[in-house]
Amino acid sequence: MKIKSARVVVTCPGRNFVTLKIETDTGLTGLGDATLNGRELAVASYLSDHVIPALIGRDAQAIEDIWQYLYRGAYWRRGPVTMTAIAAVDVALWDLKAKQAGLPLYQILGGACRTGVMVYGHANGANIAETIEEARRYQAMGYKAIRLQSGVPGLASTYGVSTDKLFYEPASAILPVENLWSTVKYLPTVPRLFEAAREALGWDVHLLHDVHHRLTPIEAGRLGKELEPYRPFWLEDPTPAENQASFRLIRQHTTTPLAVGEVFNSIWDAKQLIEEQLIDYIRATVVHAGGVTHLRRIATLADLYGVRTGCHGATDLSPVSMGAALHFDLSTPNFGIQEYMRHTAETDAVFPHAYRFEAGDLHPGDAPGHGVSIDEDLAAKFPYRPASLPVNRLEDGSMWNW
Ligand code: EZ4
Ligand code: CO
Repeated sequence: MKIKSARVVVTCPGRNFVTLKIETDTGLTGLGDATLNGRELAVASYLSDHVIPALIGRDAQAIEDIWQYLYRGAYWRRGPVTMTAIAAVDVALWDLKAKQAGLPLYQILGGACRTGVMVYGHANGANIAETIEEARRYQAMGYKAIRLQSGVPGLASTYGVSTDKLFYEPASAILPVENLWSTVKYLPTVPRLFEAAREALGWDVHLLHDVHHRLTPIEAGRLGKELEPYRPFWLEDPTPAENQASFRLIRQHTTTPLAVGEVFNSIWDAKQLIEEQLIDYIRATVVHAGGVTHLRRIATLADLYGVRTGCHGATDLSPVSMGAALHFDLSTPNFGIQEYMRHTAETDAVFPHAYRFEAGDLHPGDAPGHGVSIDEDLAAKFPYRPASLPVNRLEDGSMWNW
């Protein structure tokens, strides 16, 4: 089975997605997601200009060799653009291999080792009462795990709170929107939110929170400590993780489980965090961390140290990534939880898929491959629209992490 051609499809059914389609001489096609929020065309160019020409004529079955060729052969290794492009090829090749075998991808990856993939949804609101109201809706839908994000008194906006409730998309204007951030205003709101949530929702539901990189390590230690009485499932991205050793400081102060890594693109970003057991969940994904091939390697390392997976699953990861992630989750022994932000009906129509939600779990389905396809005629009706993620400034005007 040789690669005959490959092309990049850019579409915007409500938000931008970049998809790689690989065609083989047997007539089988494979799909990979190449979406990097706010930097879509950089990956599209990397694929079209540098990767696709090198793929034509190769054996589509040689997944590992092609991965090594694209990684080692890049010379300028790693980075989100390169690793997302490699991921798109890798996921498309796994899709092809499974289709050729006539099996759902999870069977090729070793078979199911659980009955379903526990997911968490995003409850958010302008204030604590509204967030809890939303959380009740998620409980009623059957969710076993819910992320809580509430507006902060005195801040016009904060990460994770949308007017659209079920659908959160932070990328908007051509140039980044500027938000204001205050740690002093934010810090006391989270323990209050969790206290109110436990009172209203009880203890039979997992509760999560995403700090989105906004604290210093010592502030994160304090927040983790204050949340301990409410038993959060995890505290996500408490501080940026460029300096992996800084998580030692957080660990010294709290037993609240930590989840890190949605922006990671390789095993090297997580090596120290995992080996020193500085985190509990690794959030790297099939799309931004080099595909199924590389994510399996990260998960295997994590398993040695009791770290579980908790893959990023925001709406900027296309249904193709969600499908591939679910096959990975179902067949990975140290799977922990999967993030699940629902896509809009428009997006679901462009990407018909076999996965389904049932009683708090997602199931990848049993269609051959990863089970996600693309309606290219429909995709063509939604042309690319430039959009950027916001930036953050502190109240004195200095730049901060968004
Ligand atoms: O802000 O994917 O946990 N989820 C997140 C996401 C990220 C977006 C950025 O593109 O942090 O909502
Ligand atoms: Co996050």
